[in-house]
Amino acid sequence: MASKETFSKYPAFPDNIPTAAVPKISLRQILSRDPTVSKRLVDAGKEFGCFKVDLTDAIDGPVLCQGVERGFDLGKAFFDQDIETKKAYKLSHENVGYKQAGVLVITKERRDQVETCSVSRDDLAASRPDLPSVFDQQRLLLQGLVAQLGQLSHLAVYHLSEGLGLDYGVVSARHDPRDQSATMIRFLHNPPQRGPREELPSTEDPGSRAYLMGHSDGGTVTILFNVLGGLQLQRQQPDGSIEWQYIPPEPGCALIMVGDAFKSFTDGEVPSCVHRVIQPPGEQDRFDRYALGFFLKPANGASIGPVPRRGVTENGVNKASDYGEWAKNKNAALYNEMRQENVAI
Ligand SMILES: O=C(O)CCC(=O)C(=O)O
Repeated sequence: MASKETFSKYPAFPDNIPTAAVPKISLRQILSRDPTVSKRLVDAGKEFGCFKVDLTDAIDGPVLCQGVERGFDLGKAFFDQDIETKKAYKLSHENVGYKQAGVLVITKERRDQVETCSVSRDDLAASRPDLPSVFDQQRLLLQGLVAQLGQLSHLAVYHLSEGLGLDYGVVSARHDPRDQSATMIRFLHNPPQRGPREELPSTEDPGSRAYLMGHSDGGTVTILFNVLGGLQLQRQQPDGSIEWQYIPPEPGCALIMVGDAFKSFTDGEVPSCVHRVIQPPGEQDRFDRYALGFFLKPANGASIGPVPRRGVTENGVNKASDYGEWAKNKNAALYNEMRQENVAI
């Protein structure tokens, strides 16, 4: 994740607003493959649908942090271009390509406030010719970053699977890197609020000013890097009510969120992480907000649905269906209201 120096360029996340106590684990512990780590990650997954990883204490951590910093620079370089250049990278399967802000419906009056550019792992590896030049010129850097994030995501999936007693061989086979998949790296940009700051009446739900509406990710796990706040996690309270809680970004840390595909592997035992993005809190709302995400997805055509537990035969347990079809339906629902023309999902 971005370094302390990068964080110091922005106003700090306010210390007087409630945040979600998402558990943090170190990369060194994750690399140890210790079963107690698996259990801690499963507990975090069940309670929050996500956990933080401190990348600073393992040999590979600083290299990954540097790669992420450079990824943020590349994202900024892409978004700084004019809109026609950006739109030339057309949206294709599973939202690969450029999505301009304002094409998703949040409420009747409000559209999303995020532009995204998603580059698929397979397109990077296969030298897809129409990759935007900003990324084409840095293909090796991006391939390296995607490979590292891929490894981190697989480690997270390994621990979650082991901790739940899922047959990791089956989980792993559903992500065979030789198969095509929509695994991708995504760059995100929320322009800052311009003009006088609008204070929200205390009775108004800040979600009515959301930049990106509440959703869960369709894939297996997502690794997310932020510098400015705004990301919120949906939590169910003991009385059944829903509360949105900030997840404050931390220097040197990644956030790993469980996606719908992994939830299906566990037959719903571990929930996927429902999250949204709202205006960054306090003084942070004056700045452009950039984020970087890595989305690990099952291979196209891989089974989804419950994975057999150790000691349980697959017969009668696996209610799997095809991931590609399933993802297409999810995306079709999400993009139902897209106003943009030429969108092929
Ligand atoms: O901008 C962020 O921090 C989160 C982005 C996100 O939720 C997504 O791309 O699915």
